[in-house]
Amino acid sequence: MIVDADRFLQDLDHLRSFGAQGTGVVRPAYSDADIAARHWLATRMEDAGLTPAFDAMGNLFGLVDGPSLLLGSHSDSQPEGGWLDGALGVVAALEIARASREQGGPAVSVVSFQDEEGRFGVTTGSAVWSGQLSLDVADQLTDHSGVALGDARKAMASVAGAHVDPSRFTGFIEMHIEQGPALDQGGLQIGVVTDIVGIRDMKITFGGQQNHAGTTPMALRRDAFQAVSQFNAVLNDRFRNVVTPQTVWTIGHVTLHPNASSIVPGRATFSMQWRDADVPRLTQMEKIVRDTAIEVAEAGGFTVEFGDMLGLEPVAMDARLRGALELAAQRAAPNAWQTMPSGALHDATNVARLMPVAMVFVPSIDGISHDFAEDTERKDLVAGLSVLADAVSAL
Ligand code: HGY
Ligand code: MN
Ligand code: MN
Ligand code: MN
Repeated sequence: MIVDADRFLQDLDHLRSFGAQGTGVVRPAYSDADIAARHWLATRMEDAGLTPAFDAMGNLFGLVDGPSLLLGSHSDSQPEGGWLDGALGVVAALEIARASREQGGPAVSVVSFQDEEGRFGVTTGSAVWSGQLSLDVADQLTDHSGVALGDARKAMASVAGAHVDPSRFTGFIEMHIEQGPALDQGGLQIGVVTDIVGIRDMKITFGGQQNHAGTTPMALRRDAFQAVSQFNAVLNDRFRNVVTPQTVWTIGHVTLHPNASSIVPGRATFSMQWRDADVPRLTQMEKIVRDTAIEVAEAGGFTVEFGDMLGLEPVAMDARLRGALELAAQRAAPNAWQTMPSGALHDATNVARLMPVAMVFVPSIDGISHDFAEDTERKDLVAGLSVLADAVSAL
């Protein structure tokens, strides 16, 4: 299959224009930029001879009749997103579906999942499509400003169609940037993914005593930020005994109430997220999180509340699909590819519950992602596209 690299790069640059901010994008799920991007993608799918179909979550499919291989990723972004995270996989899928139809190649459908970046939860669009999360539960999820997913998706109600039956697809392959340093530092061009780590994500709230920052003696304070600080210090210490160099954990979002410089914060709500390839270790870490939070609360006279836990289990890539990618990588970049795990989450994790999945990576310059500076050499983008096209032809 011969892909059209110029057409692919032009579409990728055009998608970047939706929500463009500096070198990155601001295109969170259901934002005007996200919805405009999805409508543009739908027209490009139609131009390619595919039938565009939105489902109730705003997942956008470009369908061919009959059984087909599904390629794609997501086109929503983090609040400060890179231009390639997700977008690359969607546009690569579109180019391969187009080229395949033009050349009488294999049947390929395309998807752009919604809210992979978790404005509302962890990979919610593909989680609902794959049955991991019910639409009713998803509708109750709120973003950090309190907007409910059920309200946000009303902006796409006019195009929301029926559930797309997963049984029409023979498998799913997602092309994605690595979002880490391994390929770039190794001078490699292609990564063939072996497995995707699991994740746990929850909100924790410490309650203390709001008070005057000038008149309240330190010994009498119940400062909710101090509870977070103590929790974090003890957690780092205790995690050291159970983690590996690949285990990661992050407190990425903290809301202090009332968040004023002359007021001792009475409440602190923060996101607690951890990831690892090993389920028992994820479970062990959850116990340490809960026990440590309770101990800090009891010792300091704080209340502690745990939000609902969102979690996805680790998943291994399908051997046949992965094998096709490895052969294609060997042909295209004989000494410039490797197999590797994914420390980032992807829609492939959810889709793997329904069908065989595989992933192919291209390098992220300096390993940067989830940042406006995220970028990849164009030659590497095209190399990844060619490897995916070659693997699809061989399936
Ligand atoms: O967080 C992740 O791993 C994904 O990029 N949303
Ligand atoms: Mn992504
Ligand atoms: Mn991402
Ligand atoms: Mn005052």
